[in-house]
Amino acid sequence: MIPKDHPRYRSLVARERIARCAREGVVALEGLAAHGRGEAFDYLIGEKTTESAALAARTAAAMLLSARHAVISVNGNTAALAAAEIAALQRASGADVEVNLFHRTEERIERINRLLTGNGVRVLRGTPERLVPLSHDRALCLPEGIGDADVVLVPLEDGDRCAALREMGKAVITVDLNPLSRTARTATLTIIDEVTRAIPAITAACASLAAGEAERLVASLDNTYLLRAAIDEMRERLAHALE
Ligand code: PTJ
Repeated sequence: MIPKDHPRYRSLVARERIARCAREGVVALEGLAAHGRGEAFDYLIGEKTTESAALAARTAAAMLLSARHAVISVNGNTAALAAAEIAALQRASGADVEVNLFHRTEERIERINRLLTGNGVRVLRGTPERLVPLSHDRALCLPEGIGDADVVLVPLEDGDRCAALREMGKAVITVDLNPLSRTARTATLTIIDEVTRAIPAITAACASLAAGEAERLVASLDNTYLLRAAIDEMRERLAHALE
C-alpha cells in the first residue's frame, strides 16, 4: 500500500499498476523498460505539463475533431495506465479505438480489449489485415479502423509504425516523453508529456476549442518547435537542478 502523502505517490501508483498489468499479461515485459525510460524523461520535464505540451494537446484536439476518421491506437502500456482516460477522450472526440500491439498475441489483444471495455471504451473489432508496410505484426490493422483513418493517435509508439503510417499519408499524433525518439521526430504532432496527463488535456481541449481555433492551431502546427521547446525545458531544469 503506497501512502497518499508519499512525495512520489503518482509515480509509484503508475509503477505498481504497470507491474500488475505485466503480471496479468496486459503489458509486455518490454513495456516495463519503456515505462522506466518514460519516467526518466518525466523527471527532466518536472513531472508536469509544460506550456508547449499544453499547446500540443490543444492542437491534437483540433486534429481529432477536424479529422474525416480519427482512430486512437492503444497498446499494452497505454491500456494499463490510461483506460478510463481513453474512454473519456473517445466520448469527447468521437474517435474510434483500435488495439494494435508490437508484441502481438491474440491472448494479449483479448486481455486489453477486456480492460478497455471494462473502463467504458467502445473498442473496434474485426478481422485485421496486413495493411501497414511493416515486416512485423504491427502491420496488422483493421481496414475499417486504422486502415481507413486519416488521423491516428498512437501514444507510446515505436518509431517504425509511426513512419509507416506517415508513408500511408496519415497524420500521426503521438504522446512520448522522449523528444529524441524516432517516433517523436517522425510524427506529425508530438505531445511530450506523460500519457495520463496528456490524454485528459486533449479531452479537456476538445470541449473548449473556440470557433475558428481548430483551423488556426492546425495551420500553425510546427512539430520541430514543440520538440525544441521540450529540450529547452529539460536543459533549463538541468542547469538549475542543484540551486
Ligand atoms: O504493448 P505493445 O506490445 O504494443 O508494446 C508497447 C511498447 C511500449 C513496449 C512498445 O511500443 C515499445 O517498445 O515502445 P518504445 O520504443 O520503448 O517507445 C515507447 C516510448 O514511450 C519511449 O520513448 C518512452 O520514453 C515513452 N513513454 C514510456 N512511458 C510513457 C512514455 N511516454 C508518455 N507517457 C508514459 N507513461
